[in-house]
Amino acid sequence: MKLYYAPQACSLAPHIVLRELKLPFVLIRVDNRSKRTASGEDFLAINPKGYVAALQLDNGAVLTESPAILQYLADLQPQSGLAPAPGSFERVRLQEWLNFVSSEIHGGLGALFDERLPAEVIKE
Ligand SMILES: N[C@@H](CCC(=O)N[C@@H](CS)C(=O)NCC(=O)O)C(=O)O
Repeated sequence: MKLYYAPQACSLAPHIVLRELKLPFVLIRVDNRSKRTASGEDFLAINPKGYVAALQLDNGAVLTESPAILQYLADLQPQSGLAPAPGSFERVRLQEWLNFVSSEIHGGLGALFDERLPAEVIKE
């Protein structure tokens, strides 16, 4: 698998899960301004939405959106207990939290992790 990531971005969450589960993967760094990878690849051809994280599977399919990526990874190793079983009520609780973090918290906190000054980010 290939994880397209940017430093100080939410792609850290799937990065942590990949390491926690000891899954084999390659990290591809994306410049979020130019939308190019470190080797010059057009990131928009990977994820037309232009956001990290994007996870490219070994069959070439690309998964985006952190809640989906995190659950996909956890389900690769159900014995890890990282996510409750699909179909269980506990799994729906996990989805409830992942969606809350992703839709209500993440957007508002992003500027705090931006390497530029908050004022520059807010102006954009
Ligand atoms: N809904 C997406 C949001 C992903 C997202 O906002 N990624 C940010 C980094 S934390 C990004 O790539 N931003 C690029 C940009 O704003 O151009 C998810 O949950 O994965």
